[in-house]
Formats: sequence, C-alpha cells, structure tokens
Amino acid sequence: MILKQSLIDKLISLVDQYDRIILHRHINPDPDAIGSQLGLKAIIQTKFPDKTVLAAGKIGKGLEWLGQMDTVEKQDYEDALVIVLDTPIFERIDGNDKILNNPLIKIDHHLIVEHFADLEIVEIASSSTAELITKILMQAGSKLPLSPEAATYLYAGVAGDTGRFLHSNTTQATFEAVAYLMQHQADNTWINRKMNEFSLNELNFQSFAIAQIELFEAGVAAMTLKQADLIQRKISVEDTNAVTNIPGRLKEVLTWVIFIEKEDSYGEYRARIRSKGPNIHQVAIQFKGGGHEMASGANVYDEEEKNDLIDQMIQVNKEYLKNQVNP
Ligand SMILES: [Mn+2]
Repeated sequence: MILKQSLIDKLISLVDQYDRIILHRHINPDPDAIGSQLGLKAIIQTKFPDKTVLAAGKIGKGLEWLGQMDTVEKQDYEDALVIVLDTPIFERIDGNDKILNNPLIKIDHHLIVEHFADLEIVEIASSSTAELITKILMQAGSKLPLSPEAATYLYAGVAGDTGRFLHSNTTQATFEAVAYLMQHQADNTWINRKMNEFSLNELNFQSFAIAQIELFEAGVAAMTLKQADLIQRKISVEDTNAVTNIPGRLKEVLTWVIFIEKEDSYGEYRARIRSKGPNIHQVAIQFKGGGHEMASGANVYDEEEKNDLIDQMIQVNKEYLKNQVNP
C-alpha cells in the first residue's frame, strides 16, 4: 500500500518547524514501542543535527539492552512538537501527564480507538509501527536518510511485533520493509540473538507459567499470573511478554488470554488476548481494551469479569468454527 504523500510531506514539514521534538510511546513498552521511538529519534537527528530530539518514558530492565530513554523535564514541552508512536489511546501514552497543548503527531498500526493528534498516520495493515515508519522512509527516499543505528532499531520493532516473522501479521510488505532495513545495515543477528536470550530465572518462570495454562471448550486457553507469583520469582510485568505466545503453541488452541494481575490491585487484571484465526478485537473492546484482530489488550476488574471474558472468547471461537469449511 502506498501511503498518502501529503501525510509524509506534512510530517517532514512539521518536524522542520520545531527546534525540539519529543517522542512518546505506550506504557509497558515492547520492542516495537522502543524500536520505533529510538529509530525515529535517530532518523530525525540525522536529518536535522541541530534539533533537540528526546525519547520520553520509562524503560524496564528487560529492554535496556536495546537503548536508553532521555530525561525529559516539564519545561522541555514548551514550544515542542510531540510525536506519539505505537499507541492508539491517549491514556496509554507513557508520560502523557507532561504533554501540554503541544502539536501532536500519531504514527501507529493499531485499530483506531480515538483521534488525539493533529496529524495521524495510521496503517492497520502494517505489522508494526516500525514497519510503517520504514514505509515512510522508503517513500521519502533521500529526503529522510536511514543510518545503520536507526535501521537496527526499526528491525527490532518489526521482529518484535511479528514474533520474528512467525505471526500472521507478517506480509510481503513486511519483508520488503525488512529488505530496506538490511540494505541500510540493520544488525539483525544482534537483535535476534538478544531477543532469543533468557536468564535461568526467566526460563524457570516459563516452566511455572506453562503449569498455569487452563484449557476451555472450543479451543480457548487462559493463563493467570498473580502479582505474588511475579514478585516471588523476581519477574517484572515486562518479563511476562516472553510467555504470552506459549498457550498458542498447543495444537487444540485457537484463542488464548494471559491475565496479569495489576500491581496493588487485588484481583484486577490486564488481559493479553491472542488468536490464530477468530477476531478477538471484538472481545477486547467489550473489556476496555483494543489493539488488533489477532492480538489485543483488555482490562477486567474481578473474577466474574475474567470468566465473562473467557465465555465471550468461547462464543467467538464457536462462531468461527461454525463458519469454517472442513477440508
Ligand atoms: Mn506495535
């Protein structure tokens, strides 16, 4: 898909107009959030060496290897342009309390939940925000040069959101974007190795998590992780990303959900819902969430809502199975 040239021109001209640009992305960042943020930071810095470009937000221990955030003060927001990456909802932006009446740009690949920016470049067909940024670069050509550093960040984003090219969001356009990143010396070997590494503690946690998998009818699986389990095992919420896709490896499983108890909440959970076919986004939006058709997030506030969410997944799977033509 060709992006609207007018959007790209507007993006470049807005960046050109401001001396300070602050890049934000969602809380609990994943490699796409960090990769697209630091990738775009490096791209803007290469193109405009005299501008101040800052990456805002917190980064957990699990992704510190990928890069560092900047210290961003409240006064930095005066006369600054803010670019929000990989985040469909304003409330989910890490550090949104500091954003004033800044001009806002959103670059994202999630299904649209709300409009909060003056310029929104959203392509749902992109596997990742990093892929979308790469497409912008490919279209902009020499207007936006790509350094090996930026290419490596963007590769991390694409590899992260596609599960290293395993998920169904991986398309021809994904590989074309990756080819462009490789042409610009993305260090894919380093990123793949880092993404594949675990500590012994993390590996032990995976075996604990596997034991928490529950199977339900119609190919639904659920895994519940309590705060006490995480604290006892010295596992952060971010570390739990490593177990998100494990239930989906079961042959009989079509859709699955990981419930992660929120800190200091006593039974409120953040839910990660995933699918191999049925559209689970329709379930996520019923539970204060959203995302993609095959991968969404949601929130449940007690055990009853947790069971309701599982019930809705069972219904979605049954509907899907009914419409499947047997081979
Ligand atoms: Mn993403």
